[in-house]
Amino acid sequence: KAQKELYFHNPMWPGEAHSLKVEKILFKEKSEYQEVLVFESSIYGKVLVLDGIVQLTEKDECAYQEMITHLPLCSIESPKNVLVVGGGDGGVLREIARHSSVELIDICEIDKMVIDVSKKFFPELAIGFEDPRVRLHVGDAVEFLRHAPEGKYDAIIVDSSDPVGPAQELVEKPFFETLARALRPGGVLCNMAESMWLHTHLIQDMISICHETFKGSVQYAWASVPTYPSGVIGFLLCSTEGPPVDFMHPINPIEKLEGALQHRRELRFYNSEMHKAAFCLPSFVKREVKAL
Ligand code: AAT
Repeated sequence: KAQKELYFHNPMWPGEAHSLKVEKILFKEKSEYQEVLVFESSIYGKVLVLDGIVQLTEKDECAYQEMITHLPLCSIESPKNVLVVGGGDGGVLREIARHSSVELIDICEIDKMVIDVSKKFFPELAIGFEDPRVRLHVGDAVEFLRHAPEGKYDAIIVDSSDPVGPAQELVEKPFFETLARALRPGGVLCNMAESMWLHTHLIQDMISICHETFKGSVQYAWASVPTYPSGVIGFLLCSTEGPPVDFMHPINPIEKLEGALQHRRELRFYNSEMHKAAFCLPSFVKREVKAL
């Protein structure tokens, strides 16, 4: 029986490494874009790793996928057209599917191997692809958004990897401009936004780009995800000019949505109280992340 530990180092997190005990390596291959690894851990269930960075574990994926999805979708009335950038594991699709107002779910994931691996090893996430409203586009989201019709989406969820490798351009201004263009007036963006403990500068940069690009509100929220570096992950929420969006007070509360709580499996992390709490920021973040 393997008693190995895997250590994850990456230039994104200089001076620290994270380790998880490996029971068994289930898959390891290089795709066209990155190294894809799946292993069975002893405490967190199966783990998906891309280029040495943990993307999700079965035990705590609920926190990330539920928050990145319901923070934006519960902040607007009756979302209909939704776009997911990245998210090839299908977990965000699974969460969007709880919203019966949604009619179309486009997803643009660059790496087909992530989708195939998820279907094989993470059926609880990949089940998201089975929803008939899902349209899968395999390709680079930068290219996809250049050609997206103006004003098409009510909400866009950027569930992308860290800005090393294929996701590098996804934190740059031209990409945010195409996101804003693809949203309807008063439409919302929720973007994965790193750790407030480790990446204040990156967060500051993203926030100032978003203030220039989105003319509505720009807010930062966070949640606990034990297997991400420093144990937290942030979300940047933005709205385009139009009907104002008050992200801190969800007007489309999940508890009142028909079928949302019974859909396939229970929510494990998200509820309206967690939604409101996610926007409360530690004093150092308020100070350092200006313009909030
Ligand atoms: N759902 C939780 C896991 C992710 S997955 C991020 C996905 O974004 C990966 O499948 C990756 O292949 C995809 N991706 C990366 N770049 C692009 C691109 N340019 N276009 C489309 N898809 C892309 C996120 C984990 C966050 C980890 C935090 N440390």
